[in-house]
Amino acid sequence: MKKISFLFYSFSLLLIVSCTPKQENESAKKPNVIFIYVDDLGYGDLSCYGATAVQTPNVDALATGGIQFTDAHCTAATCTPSRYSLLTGSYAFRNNAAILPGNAPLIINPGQETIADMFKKGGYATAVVGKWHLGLGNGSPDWNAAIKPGPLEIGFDYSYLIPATADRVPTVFVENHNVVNLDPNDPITVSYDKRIGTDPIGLEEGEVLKMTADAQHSGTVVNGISRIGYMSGGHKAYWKDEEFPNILTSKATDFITSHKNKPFFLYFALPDIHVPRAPNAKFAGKTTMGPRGDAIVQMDWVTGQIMKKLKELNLADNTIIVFSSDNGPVLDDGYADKSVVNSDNHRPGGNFRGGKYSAYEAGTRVPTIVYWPAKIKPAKSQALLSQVDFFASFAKLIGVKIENAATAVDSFDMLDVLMGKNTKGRTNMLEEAFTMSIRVGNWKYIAPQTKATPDWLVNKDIKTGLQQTPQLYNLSNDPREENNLAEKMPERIKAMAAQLSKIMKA
Ligand code: NG6
Ligand code: CA
Repeated sequence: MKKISFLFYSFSLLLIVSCTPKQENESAKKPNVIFIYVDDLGYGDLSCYGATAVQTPNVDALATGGIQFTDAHCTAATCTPSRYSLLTGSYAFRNNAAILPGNAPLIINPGQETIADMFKKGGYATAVVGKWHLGLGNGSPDWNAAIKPGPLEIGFDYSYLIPATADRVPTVFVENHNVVNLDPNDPITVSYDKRIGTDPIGLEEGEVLKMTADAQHSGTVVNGISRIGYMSGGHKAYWKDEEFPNILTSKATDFITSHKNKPFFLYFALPDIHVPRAPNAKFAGKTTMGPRGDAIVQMDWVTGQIMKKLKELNLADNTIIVFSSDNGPVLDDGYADKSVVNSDNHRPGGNFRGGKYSAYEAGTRVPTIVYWPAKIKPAKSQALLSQVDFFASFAKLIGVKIENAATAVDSFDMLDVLMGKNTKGRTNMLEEAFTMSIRVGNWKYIAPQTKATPDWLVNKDIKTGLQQTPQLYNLSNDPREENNLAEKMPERIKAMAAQLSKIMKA
């Protein structure tokens, strides 16, 4: 009798335990979403995309456990426009978004719905940690007061930022509305026109620099590295580039930890492997490629730290990680860090032509991985995909309707493609560089452009793809875009040029 009642008791307990509301909530819980967005990482820069001179085991683990894309693109061959599209679901030319100086105003109007707003509507906590480069404030910001509008005014609950790029002043972190560690007795002033204050600048102080730089990068010296632009004051707030991985990782993991019980969206924008490449001592010398290769190893470590934290908190299964880059690779981007000589047989753009700043494929075709252990069956996908589609796709996933006609105007729902359920990607897609291109299937049309290559790029070995006459390539048999078919196929050129201008006028 005793035994029977014990069994009955245990059975009812089991029933109660397996049906508690908490458990139901857990399985119904929306997945967390983390974008790990790397700066200037090229198609060929990861071992899972064919690199041999550098090993990236943590990113490779995402690739083998998720969907690894071979024809996925950021929208532009430089940072600001790609990030604009990622966050707004609109092509960047619609807002003339181009590389911004470090004192530019915010280029996304509060009121324009962003992907962060969309996640918030879906009940998510939202944060951005890392490189911003979309401007801050209304005019030229006062760095000594509350700096707004910024991410908090366009959908993020929390932000911890490198305001522009690591090679641009001001070289300070901004947390929510304020510069971190700012001493009110040493106010910050920033200028992109002329030298200000008494701090050393690159051109004068060559001997104290960690690496020499070209004229554009020879402004104020901070942490032994000369930057683009000039600043005075704010000395206690200066960052040390070598501390980026530790500081930014801890800000990201703190956010994850404090939101472990409700769905969150984290836009984690790493400053690696953009210049200046000054990796932490624990990564220096890890590759034969010099600072650029070591920065890739550092970026891989940061990715591994995020994974580790998710596992530790039991969140790994139900967190989607989207790993990608904001533009293609560049070796010499202004600092004498020996990237070119050290790169040896490494092909940062993989088998594609060009890189950062280029209209050719390596300008925008970037490593792209979607990882979600709970739902995704690992596979490779050749689907044509653009980051501009993340907005509509994640809206679909979390059940948020895009109601405003001005929201995410270029974004298509590609959820099934992201989840590996099919490989029917886009039928057409724009690529933005110093000229516009359109892909239609494997055909690529690059619009003619009379604009000259900017002065600061002329002496660099960078193939911008700028030509005064149209270019047409068939990537199926010419992935390196070497055989221009424009003259042979005038009808196709006409049709593609018309399609491009129709989209641009829409
Ligand atoms: C360029 C900078 C380059 C880099 C780039 C932006 C010069 C000569 N070069 O203007 O160093 O900062 O802007 O890179 O000034 S991006 O990845 O943020 O687009
Ligand atoms: Ca970039």
